[in-house]
Amino acid sequence: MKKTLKLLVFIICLVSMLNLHAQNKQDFTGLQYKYTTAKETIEERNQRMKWFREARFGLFIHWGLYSQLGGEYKGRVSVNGEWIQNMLNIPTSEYNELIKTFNPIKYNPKEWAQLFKDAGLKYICITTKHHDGFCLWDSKVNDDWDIGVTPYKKDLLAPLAKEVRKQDITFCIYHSILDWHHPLWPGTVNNIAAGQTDKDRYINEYLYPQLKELFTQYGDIGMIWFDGTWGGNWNSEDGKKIEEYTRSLQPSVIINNRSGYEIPQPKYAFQELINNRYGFTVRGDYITPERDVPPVQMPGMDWETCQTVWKQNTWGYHRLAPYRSTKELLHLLIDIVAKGGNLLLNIGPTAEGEIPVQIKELLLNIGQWLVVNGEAIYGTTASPFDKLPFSGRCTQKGNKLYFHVYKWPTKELNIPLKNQVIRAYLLDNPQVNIKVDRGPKFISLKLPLNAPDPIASVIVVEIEGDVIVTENNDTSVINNNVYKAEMAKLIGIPCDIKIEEFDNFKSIGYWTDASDWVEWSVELKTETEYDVILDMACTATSAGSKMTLTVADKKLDFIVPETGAWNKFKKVKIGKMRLSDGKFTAVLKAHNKTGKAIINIRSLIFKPLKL
Ligand code: FHN
Repeated sequence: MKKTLKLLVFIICLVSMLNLHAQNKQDFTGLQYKYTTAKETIEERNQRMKWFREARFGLFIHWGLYSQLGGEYKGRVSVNGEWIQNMLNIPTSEYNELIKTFNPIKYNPKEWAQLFKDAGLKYICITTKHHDGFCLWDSKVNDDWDIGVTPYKKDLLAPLAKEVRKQDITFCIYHSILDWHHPLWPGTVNNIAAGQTDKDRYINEYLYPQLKELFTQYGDIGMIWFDGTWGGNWNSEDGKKIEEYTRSLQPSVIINNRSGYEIPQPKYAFQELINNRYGFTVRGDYITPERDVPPVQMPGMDWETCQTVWKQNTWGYHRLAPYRSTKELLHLLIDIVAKGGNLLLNIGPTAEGEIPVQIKELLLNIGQWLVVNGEAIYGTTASPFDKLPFSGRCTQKGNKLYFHVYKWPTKELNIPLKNQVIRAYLLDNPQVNIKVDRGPKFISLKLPLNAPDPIASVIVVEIEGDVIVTENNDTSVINNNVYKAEMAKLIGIPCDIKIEEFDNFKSIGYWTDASDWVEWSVELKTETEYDVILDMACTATSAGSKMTLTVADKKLDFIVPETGAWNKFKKVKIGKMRLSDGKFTAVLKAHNKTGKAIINIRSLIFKPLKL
């Protein structure tokens, strides 16, 4: 009796797990192409973005005069290493003294490049100039505030670019548009005017000539990470122009979304997913959530989360800040890649040119994991699953699914997958097949007792055909043919429709663009005639739009009735359809929009008529 009860409980848990609420599967493909300043076809864009999309793992390097202070100055501590001049209000006259002592004699670009290679990094992005204006190269347009004026004198960028390229690592650069030191820049660090400001002269006599130096003296630059366009001294037109100028120097360069070019654009569903402005502003070539990972995927978006190795918000070297753990950083990388993004992990070398031992250890630990499991990261695409019934993530490459398991199960792992399995194995022991049992809604992998890796073990499942996930819309038969709003695919370029959360249900809403549409994957068990019902809401002033529901070769045209309010839902029969059993896509499109929006929909229902 006890055994049966346990089995019953297990099945109930599993079915509830399978009743996964499909995330708001919006596809943003084409959105960034729609707003880019690059003059290219979509194919040319995809070719230009290819290395970035395959790389998945890059290194941010914040290095400069501030590294000498390590977050402290005259007994005071700044949270943030590279903003210390601002945060501790250091008088400019005192901060300027740092140029006399910056001497990274222990800098060894060859060693750095080897460490980056061993860490499994595919690109690096170094601060050529941060907000304090100090330049890591000897610039011809700067005679008082660059490496050439320090005791070290030598260019820091060229040897690093050379050594990382030898390791097949792409060389990229960060460049701050704002400049607290330059007298022509209209902004200031501590509200102390640096001189006679003149933005146009700053752009034409300094900023652009420096970009020209960087893009003509250091070979191919994979990507430029612009930063520092806040404060009202830089406008959208400045941003557009600097993107166009940069692309004229090296058309293949990838530009992040921080040029300052503010393209007018509607609010997109993913904007609720990211906690900072840089994440959801569509411009440049990819978006840059900072210290933030979107909770779900953003299909069709190119994006990179930047995060620092320290637990606090410091990007430059900080003597006191605690470090994150290898486990946290590895899970961060896996989570980001499983959602279709890149991780730009930040480090801060010391003023002497050394990489702190704690950072070396973190990078080498990650690198060791990638030696075994890199196939499950590099060149992969986002998980086909909305959620997984175990602690872990999934990435995909061709017909291989990579399950990154965090908590190793006692006996087996159940995957909501309907494909036939060619074979399954541990990535750290690919010669040995794992036994696979096939159920109607999922597969069970019989696992060895011990996890291959204490942080994340990767199981590879090679499948036949395109992945078929057992999602809740395949279990809709259990739900009496009720297809909920959150099970729908919302489509449009861009798509303004989004899923609205009400107290105890969700609704398709904000359907303000008649060119957007929604689709459900429908599975019917019986060939019969169905009443087709929309559980819908619409105000009197917006009612009257014409819509068509298409299922297989059947169509139903109808006029949207009013229900009294956008949150007053009624089950409205829109017609009958004779449908066979099997799987279909139900497509709901609008022909026009008579009011503010077209319709709100809580669910689509197929009610079989009495046989
Ligand atoms: O102000 C900078 C900060 O110092 C750091 O460079 C980060 C990295 O993403 N960007 C700016 C803050 O958003």
